[in-house]
Amino acid sequence: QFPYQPFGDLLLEFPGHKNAGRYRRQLDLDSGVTTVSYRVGDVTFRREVFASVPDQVIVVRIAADKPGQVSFTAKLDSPHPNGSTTAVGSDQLALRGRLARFEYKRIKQVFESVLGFEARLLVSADGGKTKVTDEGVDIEGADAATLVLAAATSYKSFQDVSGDPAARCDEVIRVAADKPYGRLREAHVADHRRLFRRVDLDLGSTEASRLPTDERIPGFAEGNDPQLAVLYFQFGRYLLMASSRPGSQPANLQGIWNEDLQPAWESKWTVNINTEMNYWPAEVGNLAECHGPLFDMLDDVVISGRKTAQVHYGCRGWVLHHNTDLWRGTAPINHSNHGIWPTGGAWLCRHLWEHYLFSGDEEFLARRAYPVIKEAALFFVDFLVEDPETGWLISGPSNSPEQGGLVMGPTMDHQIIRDLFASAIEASETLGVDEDFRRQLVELRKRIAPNQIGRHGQLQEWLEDKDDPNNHHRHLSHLYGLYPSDQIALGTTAELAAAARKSLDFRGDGPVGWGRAWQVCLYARLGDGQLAYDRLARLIGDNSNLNLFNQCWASRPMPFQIDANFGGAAGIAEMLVGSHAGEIALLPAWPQEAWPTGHVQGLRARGGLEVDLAWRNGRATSAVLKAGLDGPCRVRPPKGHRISAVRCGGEALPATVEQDGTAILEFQAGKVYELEFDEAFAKSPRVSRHALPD
Ligand code: FUC
Repeated sequence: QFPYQPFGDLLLEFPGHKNAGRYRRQLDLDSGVTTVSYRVGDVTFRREVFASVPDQVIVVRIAADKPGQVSFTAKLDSPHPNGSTTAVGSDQLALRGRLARFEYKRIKQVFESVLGFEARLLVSADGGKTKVTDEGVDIEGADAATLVLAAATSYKSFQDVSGDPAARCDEVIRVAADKPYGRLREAHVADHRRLFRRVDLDLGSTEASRLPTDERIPGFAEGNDPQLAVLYFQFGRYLLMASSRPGSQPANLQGIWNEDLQPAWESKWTVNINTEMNYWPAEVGNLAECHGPLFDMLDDVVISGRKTAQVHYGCRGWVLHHNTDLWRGTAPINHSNHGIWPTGGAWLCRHLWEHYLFSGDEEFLARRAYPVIKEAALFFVDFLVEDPETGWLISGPSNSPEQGGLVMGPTMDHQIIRDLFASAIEASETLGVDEDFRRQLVELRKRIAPNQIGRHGQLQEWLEDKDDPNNHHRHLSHLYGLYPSDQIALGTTAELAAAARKSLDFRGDGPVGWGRAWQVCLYARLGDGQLAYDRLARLIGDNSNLNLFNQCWASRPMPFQIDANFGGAAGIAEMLVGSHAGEIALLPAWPQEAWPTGHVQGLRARGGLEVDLAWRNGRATSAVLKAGLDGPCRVRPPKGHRISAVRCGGEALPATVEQDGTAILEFQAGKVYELEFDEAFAKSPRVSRHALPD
């Protein structure tokens, strides 16, 4: 498989600015604009940069607070050896080339490259002199200048590289050239806010939030900076918006932000946890359209994965192993202890199903989700074999990702296949199709090896009871059943949930960033706010392990790997709202001491709901549920609370409140439900260690 590589660099040089002072660099999450400002002598310079989805360009604006002060050179450069720059007319610079043969040193292979590329930089200055030559752009004595960058390759799809990058750049630049900077910025900010402002989270803020981000990170674990958790959450949403929009590739191991020709793990899509984790915040974080590129990639791997299913296994359907790339590789890869793992595609099918669970969109289910899910299920109909000892159907040869060697019957495979079959069964029923196939899946599903509890009281990772309680491996594969799946849940399978907890506790606090992020989600599902918060604190601010770089990029600890940014964001959401195993849980894993007062608006829950919550001094004060679909659902209040009244359209609803304080509500699409709580069950109020201002 081929690495994801950087395109090139835009290099700006400002003569005389070496001794700048009052330097400040910021990213405003609410507008999606990054700003650099500094002073040279008595002039303040300000640079704004944003990447615009509506105009498909990167825009740089350079300005000064005194006239005629903007002078700089701009060059385009590429790490690909076959690139060169040429002036295009009086206001554009082009960087053109073809990818060279690529020597992949680590695995000693040479790839022939097939892609051509072109980038175009459009320059416009207010006043001063502008000169564009083949070497670059020279601006002298302007009041301000705008640079607009477009870039394209000849890639159209994994089967078609006949694209014309020059024509694509022309078209994009022509449209952008007609718009002054202000209009480009407005269009970008409007597009950005349309998505970003859907969720508002406030966990309170303290003096610490006035400090620069790099100074806040190491102190997070000590407490007293709840706003940094909000920043982590919203930065995660921002990163997903910035790396995965309709029409783009999905976010890879580094999102899109890789600067190396030979990046770590080729900056691909590793699908035994990393790619899935990237998309955990998509639905709950109210960014469902950002999930789209993953579904587009699934359509491709169905095509390449059919061949792999045939050639490697003589099976029908499609299969995707450990990872994939731009060319949609699906075959076994690397080494047998991780590369021969046939359930990567099946896990990704869960994302199609989740999109349906959150939205209830039957059109999507019929057209996009079910066909992919069905064919993935077909593969396992052929692939599963009967275990001669137990008679159960098992998966193999396979592995529990990245440890334990090539085995038969790892637990994670069975959990994933059980979910896959369940979604195929339910979808075919909802859509009223494929009755015979459904019946076959129902029968096979019953025979798949079950989740087993082993001699240490643990959830067995393997078919045999051979787990080592001292195994601190980074992967938490068999806990897939607890999160992201709800096959194991406190309310429905209490004994398995207790066993899963044991396995999770055995693993320790997790040696890598994404592992900690997963643990936040897992402890949240177990209703343990304290440990969920502990893992979040270690993820954000554990100086010993450095899971976060200065600017909030997640670190594995090395190198930068984006999954933990997304997994941590999903974990924070999961602590605030749960929607699985047949109920909506409000503040299910609430660290009351760390976050005594706050509110959240706009989180989405399965079943077409949008959730707003507020709490104060350790007590939930209100919950508002906006229903997008009809149907009943149990609502679970925060621990120690009891639902006391439900109002809809100003009128009290007769809701039956059960012994445990939960209530079943009959939702109607388009209606808004307001919940009140009483504190009959409330323990003595818990007040934060750190006094928070109102
Ligand atoms: C998985 C992990 C590694 C790394 C790689 C990109 O295979 O086991 O730790 O994150 O993906």
